Amino acid sequence: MRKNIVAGNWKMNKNFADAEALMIQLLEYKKNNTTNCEVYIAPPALYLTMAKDIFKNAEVEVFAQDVSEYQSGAYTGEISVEMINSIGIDGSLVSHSERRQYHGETDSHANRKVKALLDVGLTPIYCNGETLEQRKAGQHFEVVKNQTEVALFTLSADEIKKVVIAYEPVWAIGTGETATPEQAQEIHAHIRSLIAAKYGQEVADEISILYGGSVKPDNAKEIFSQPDIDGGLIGGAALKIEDFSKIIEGFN
Ligand code: G2H
Repeated sequence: MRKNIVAGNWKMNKNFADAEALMIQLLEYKKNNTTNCEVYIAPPALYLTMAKDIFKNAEVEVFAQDVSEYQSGAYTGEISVEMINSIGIDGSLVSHSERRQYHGETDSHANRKVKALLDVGLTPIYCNGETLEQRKAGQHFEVVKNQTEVALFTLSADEIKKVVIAYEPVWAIGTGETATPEQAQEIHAHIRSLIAAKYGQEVADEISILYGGSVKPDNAKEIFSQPDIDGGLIGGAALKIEDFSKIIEGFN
C-alpha cells in the first residue's frame, strides 16, 4: 500500500548554524521515537550536503526544493538532477506554488522536471492547487484536473507510481487559512479518481497524495485521518522541532 509521508519544506529560511541545529534535533527525535510515517525534509539547496551527512544513518529522506529541467550547461543558478543524485539526495519538490507565483513556472515545466527526476531514479513531489479566485469561481476541480493532466499524464504507469503529489490550495499557504479536512479530502479523491481513470485503480491506490497549506500540530491528525490524504507537506510548522514532531505524531 501507499506510504504515509510528512515532509518539511523549509523554503528560504535559516542560516547554516540554525539549519544544522534543527537537523540535529530531528535526528535525535528520530533516534528516540518510532514514527508511523516516512519523514522527509527539503532544506535550502546550500544545506543538502550537510543534511545527507547528518541523516546518513537515519530514516529521514532529503529533498531539494527545486531542480532544473535541463541536464547540464549554461543555466546560471540552476541545479541539475544529476548534481543532486550525485550527493545522494532522494528527490525534489516540483513546481511548488511559490515557484509558480514568483518564477513563472507552469505545469509544462513541472512535466519536464518530473520526467528528469524519474529518469535518474529520483522521487518528484509534484505540487499543485488552485488560487483563491479559482476556488471562489468554483473552478478548483477543473484547475487541479488540468494541472495534473499536463504535469503527469505523459508518464507511463510505472513512472507515475513513483511520483508523490502534494495538493496545496494557494489560498491556504502560509496564510494560517487551512482547507477543512473535507475540502482537502474531496480534491484528493478527485486527483486519485483522475489517475484511476487514466492508469487504473491499482496504480491510483499506490500514489501518496499529501496535503499542504498551514498544517499545524493542532489540525494535522484530523487532516491525515481522511481516506485519500496520505500525509502533509509542511512549511512554517517544519521550522521548529516541537511543531514538526507533533505533526509527525498525527499518524500515531
Ligand atoms: C505550503 C506549505 C508547505 P505552509 O507551501 O509547502 O507551507 O505550511 O507554511 O502553509
